Formats: sequence, structure tokens, C-alpha cells
Amino acid sequence: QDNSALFAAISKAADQYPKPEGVTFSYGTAGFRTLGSRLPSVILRVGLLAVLRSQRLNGSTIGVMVTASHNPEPDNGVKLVDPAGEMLEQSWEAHATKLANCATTADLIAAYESIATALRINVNAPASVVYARDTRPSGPELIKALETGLAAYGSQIKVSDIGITTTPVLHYVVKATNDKTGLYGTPTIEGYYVKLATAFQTLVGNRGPLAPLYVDCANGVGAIALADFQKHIGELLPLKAINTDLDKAGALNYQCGADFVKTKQQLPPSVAAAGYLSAPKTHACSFDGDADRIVYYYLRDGKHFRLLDGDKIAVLAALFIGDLIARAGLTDKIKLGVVQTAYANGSSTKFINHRNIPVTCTPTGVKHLHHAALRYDIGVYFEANGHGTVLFSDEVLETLKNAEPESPDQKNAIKNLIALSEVINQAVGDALSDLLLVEVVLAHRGYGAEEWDESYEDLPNRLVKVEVPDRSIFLTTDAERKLTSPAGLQALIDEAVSKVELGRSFVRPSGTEDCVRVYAEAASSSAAEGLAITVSDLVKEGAAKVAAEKAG
Ligand code: G16
Repeated sequence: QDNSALFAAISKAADQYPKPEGVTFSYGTAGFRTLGSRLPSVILRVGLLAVLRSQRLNGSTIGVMVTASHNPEPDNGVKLVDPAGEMLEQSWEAHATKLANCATTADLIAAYESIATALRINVNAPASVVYARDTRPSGPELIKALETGLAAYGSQIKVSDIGITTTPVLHYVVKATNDKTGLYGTPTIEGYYVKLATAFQTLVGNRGPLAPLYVDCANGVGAIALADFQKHIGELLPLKAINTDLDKAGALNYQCGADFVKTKQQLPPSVAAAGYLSAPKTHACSFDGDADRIVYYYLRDGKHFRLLDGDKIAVLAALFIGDLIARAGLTDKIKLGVVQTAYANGSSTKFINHRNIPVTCTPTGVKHLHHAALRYDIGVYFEANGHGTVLFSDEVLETLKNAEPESPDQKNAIKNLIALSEVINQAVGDALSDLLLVEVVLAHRGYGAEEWDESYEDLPNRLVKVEVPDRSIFLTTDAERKLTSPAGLQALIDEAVSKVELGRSFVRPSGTEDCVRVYAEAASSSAAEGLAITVSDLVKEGAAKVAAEKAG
């Protein structure tokens, strides 16, 4: 087949967005992430790969999300969404990295052709791509680059822009678009909110209206989602948005948002100043910049900051679902499990194990947790940072729909399990959907934040970012709990940990920021702090040693 016209059109588009010199891009924890100004060529090329991926999968719709989520405002990023709404299949990350790093247009075309040949893709076949972006200032320019690349295909491909929205909404739209049964939901932003609101109303039943909830939107796109969603649930759950300034330069994720709260272990100053939490029995939550993470918090005795992070959400959800399974009389038929990463607080893992719920540990990154969760009938997965969801297998949904309840209580439990599978985003973690899940469980249990918090006591912990000359020298194994490189460093960490009561610490390179992350937990706050400092120093020394050896 003659591909010359297509390749000429792609070349012309790519020429407008040359790769910046001296930068090596890599598809990390959640796609490409770096300064927005460096990304136009990458975004265009990711668009080309989305077309190839769609062609490889018989024209299924592929998503492209332009966001850098929790990162600072000058950063941006891009990730691909597979047809079922999941993260891009891992084996394709290498193709993305390869295209992103081609130095010239000619190299790019050659790499593109070689991927197509190796995977037997007909480059003239139809394809379908849907894309969205968050509110970052660099977004419009990057979307222009994406569109320039996609325009090279002319009417051969179907392209749909759903505008400014959250990452999980894009994942939902991709999944719903590809769902041949039409049962998953209408593939639009509106369709998503209708689905969530309907399931939420079923679950709340006559327990509403619920108390108003303060939501820190990190000055990001979550503010838009929240306002839109509110129209669908009215007074059933009044959502009071805080940090909704989308126009103020530098405000995104700054001193607010889920990442700030989790890493600093404190209230966003804006929330503290507003005094929302000094009233008894109030709690609040924070989204991150693209609203795919959520953490909760409250002030114990009106004074002491208490974090209810992804681990606490996982426990809340898993115990509630476990109880519903038991009440539905389906304990023998449905296997419930929890998936965490090494960042999960040791106390949470112990608590879940004591409840006879199996726990799997995976490397950081939703893609890893998601796949592990699919191995359970109902898989609850949460990263401590608030990223997560609950997956219901198709078989479980069948079982629930075909169950013949023997009592009103069984019938109710089954109805609630089905509604939970609808209120919980089945494609990826969503701050909004997770918020609804938490509020539903609290309403059913009759809990406030204090009662929720009583499940277990977190071991004191610290998460530190360490800047090193080259984070790629840090390699890990055992679900990132051990370092294999630099040589000898893990033994030194082990030695430091062994001196600390209930000590645990690990080191891994971030896949979204230019740093190495050090996590430490221990029996006391000062010991956790001390261990984090010791291990950070070991990391700096180790990195400096490798840099010195390289220099000569
Ligand atoms: C992304 C990933 C998360 C991960 C986080 C931090 O979150 O989707 O799974 O926990 O990055 O990753 P790392 O420690 O490798 O930097 P987000 O919210 O930024 O998309």
C-alpha cells in the first residue's frame, strides 16, 4: 500500500514541533511529565501513537489526557488511556518513549513505520481518539500540537475533543465509548455525572440529606467537576468548594490539594484560615490538580490535624463491602481483596490482614495496582496518597444480578453492592467518585470522621523528596521495597532501619518528578523523622559517589 501521502502529512505536522535538544523523555509512572514548555513535540507524537494503538485494536477509541496532575503549575504531561479506560498497556510505553525521543522528523517516521511493521498495523486503517486537558496554562498550546498531528490523518480517523475536564472523566468516556453493550453509561461528561448521581441516590436512600462537605479543589479542574456534579445531586450532599481559583497564576496545587496535605501532613493554610473544621463533627477533603486523588482530614478535639488518607479509605471501603457480601450471603462466592503499595502504612496492612482480607503489594502507579486488583472478584486498591478505586469483576456483577435473595436484608445488600459498582469508577480512581463512596459508607455506618479514624492508628511516618544528580541510577526490586542499585546502599538502609523500633524505610525514584522519594515509618514521630533524615543522607552520599565515579 502507498503510505507516502500519509507520511508526508505526518512529517509536515511534526516539522512544526521539533524535539527540544538535550532532553530525554521517558514514559513514567503516569505518562510523560516535565515542564509544559518542553512537551509540544511529545504531545504530537503521543497523538500519533494513539492512532496506531487504536488501529491495532480494530479502531477502538483511545484516550489522550493532557495533565500533570499533582505536579506544580509550570509542569504538564500526557498519558494514553486504553479502550477499557485503563492505563496504556505497559509494553506500549516503550513505543511512546521511542517516538518521543526521535531527534528528527525522518527518525520519527522511520520509528513509526517500524512499530507499525512489527505489530502488523495497517497505517491507513480507521482509528478513533478522544482527548481532554486540565486547567494548566500550557494546556491550549499542547492541545494545538496534538491536533496538528491528528489533522495529518484527515478524515481517516475520528477525533473527539471533550475539552477541559478531569482525568477520571476522560477515562470514563473512553470506557463508555468502547462499551458495546451500552450498559456502562452515556459516553459524555454529563453521562458520567448522571450515572454517579443515580447510584449515589440509591445508596443514600432515606439517610439524606447529608451534612455539607468542604472540598479543597487544589485550584484545579476538580472545581469545575464539583460545580457541574452538584447540579445532579442538589441538596442531597451540599459540596462546598474551596480553592477554586482557576485564573490566578501559580495557584494550582500550591499550598493546597491532596499531595500537599499528604506530604506535609497538615491542613492547607486556606482551609485552616477559613476555620471550617473547628465546628464539631466536620470533616473536609482535598482533591489533586486533575481530581484523580482524594484525602480526607478533620481536627480531633477541634485542634489536632488527623489525616484520613488512601489507606484509611481502603479500609473503610473494604470492611463495608465485606459486610455487604456477608449480608448478601455471598461470602463463599465473592473473593474480596485489597491492593496497596509500599507506601501503605504498616498499621493499615496489619489491620486488613487481621480482618482476614488478603493484601497484595505492588509497585507505585495506578497501572500496577489496577491489574493486581483485577485478580480479586472485588478488588479494593488505594495508594496511600489517595489514588484508588474498587473493581468489580464481570462475574461478580452477573452473580449479583442473578442472585435470588431469601430475605429483605439480603435483597438490600445485593442492591447496595450493585449500586456501589456504579458509584465507583471502574476505569480508574476518581476523587469525586471516591468522595461519594466515602460519604455513602459514613452515612450507612452512622460514622463521623472520628469513628472512621478509630479503625487503626497510623505508625508515624515521613515522606521526603531528595534531589540527586541522576535519579535513574536508583533501581528497585520487591515491589520497590528494596534497592538493587547503587550497589551497597540497601545494606546501609537496612542497618539504619534495624536500629529503629518498628522501623521501615525504602527509597525509589519518582516517575513523575525529578527526585528520589524516601519513605520512613517508626514507633514514634521523632524516630520516623530521624530515620527519614538518615536514609536521605545515605541517598545523597550514594548518589554523589556514583556521580564522582562517573566523572572519573
Ligand atoms: C501519579 C500516579 C500515581 C503515583 C503518583 C506519584 O499520580 O498516577 O499512581 O502514586 O503519580 O508517583 P511517583 O512517586 O512515581 O512520582 P498523579 O496524581 O500525579 O497522576
